[in-house]
Amino acid sequence: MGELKKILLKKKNCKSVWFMRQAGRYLPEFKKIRSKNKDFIKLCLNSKLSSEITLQPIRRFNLDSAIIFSDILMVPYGLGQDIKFIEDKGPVIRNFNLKNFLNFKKKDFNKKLRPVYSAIKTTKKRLEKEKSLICFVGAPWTLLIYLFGLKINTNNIDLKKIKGREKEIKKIFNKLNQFLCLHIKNQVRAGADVVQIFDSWAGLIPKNKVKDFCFKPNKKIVDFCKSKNIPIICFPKGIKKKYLQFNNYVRPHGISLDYQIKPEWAYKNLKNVVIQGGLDPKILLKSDKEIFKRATRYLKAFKGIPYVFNLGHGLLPKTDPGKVHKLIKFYRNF
Ligand code: 1CP
Repeated sequence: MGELKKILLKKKNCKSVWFMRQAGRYLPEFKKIRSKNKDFIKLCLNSKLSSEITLQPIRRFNLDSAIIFSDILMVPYGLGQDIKFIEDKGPVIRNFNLKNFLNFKKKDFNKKLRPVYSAIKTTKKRLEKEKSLICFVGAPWTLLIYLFGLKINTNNIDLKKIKGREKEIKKIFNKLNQFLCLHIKNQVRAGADVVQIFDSWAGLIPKNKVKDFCFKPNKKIVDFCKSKNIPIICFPKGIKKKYLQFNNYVRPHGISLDYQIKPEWAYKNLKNVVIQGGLDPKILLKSDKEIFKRATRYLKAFKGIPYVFNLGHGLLPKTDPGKVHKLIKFYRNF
């Protein structure tokens, strides 16, 4: 079943470590594959390579869980949208087509994303039994950011682009909700043990819309997973103290902290949930001493309760894999 799954379903209280974006651009073995595969979507749809990339950090660091190499934009892709990944910028959706999007059929979605599911199947077979295979989806709001091209920079969105479009957004969220759950079901059927919802841009939601655009859509997905006994971790990045209300309203099995959340605050306020992460990925660009000091703060804060060691966001491209190795060793010996 995998240790992480056991911890999330409260069948076991032990230690576990994995890192967001553990399979990616900071690893020389990934860069080698990437340099020969310029089309990112095609790479995500290459089951053999995607399974290989998923296992790279497991071989190098012996992490407790693997996260399937894919992207949150694969769901909009599966719904017929034209996605381009631009170097040093990220994903861009050209000519978002609402009608086409809302009318897209399950059968065609399943067919487009079949290679993702076969990558999961292969990876699960190759992964040691006690390790968990994590699959993921982007939350509806975080996907809307790309569907509507909302982001101006990491701290701002273009509010004009959502003003007066509530009805349209509601339709989009409903469609996404249906297909995100389908994508989860397909991934779990293929062999994934645990799901994480990335709401990476939840911090950019206008204040009066947090419940509608973040809490409610996350809860729908969590309720679906609970009904199927699928362990689920939420990551509502950037919502600050609203992590408390989020946790009480959404009630996921696990909650991943971002680096703005103080671990002592989380310990005191987030109840009936397994806590994960929090450590600022930027700390890995500093000295060993500073890395261990900060890691100690998290490990001490969560002593005695189930805690999944992880970062407060993804590993940065500039990270030295040697530092990652040292951090894992430090954690294992703590
Ligand atoms: O080589 C390259 O240029 C591609 C870089 C890359 C990679 C390695 C992208 C483009 N996506 C990925 C893989 C990916 N994406 C994984 C792999 C599994 C792992 O963690 O090891 C995961 C989990 C994601 C999820 C993802 N994609 C998120 C949520 C997590 C987060 O970091 O907040 C988001 C927001 C995306 C969109 C995306 N895809 C790629 C980039 C550069 C971005 C972010 C762009 C932006 O800042 O808006």
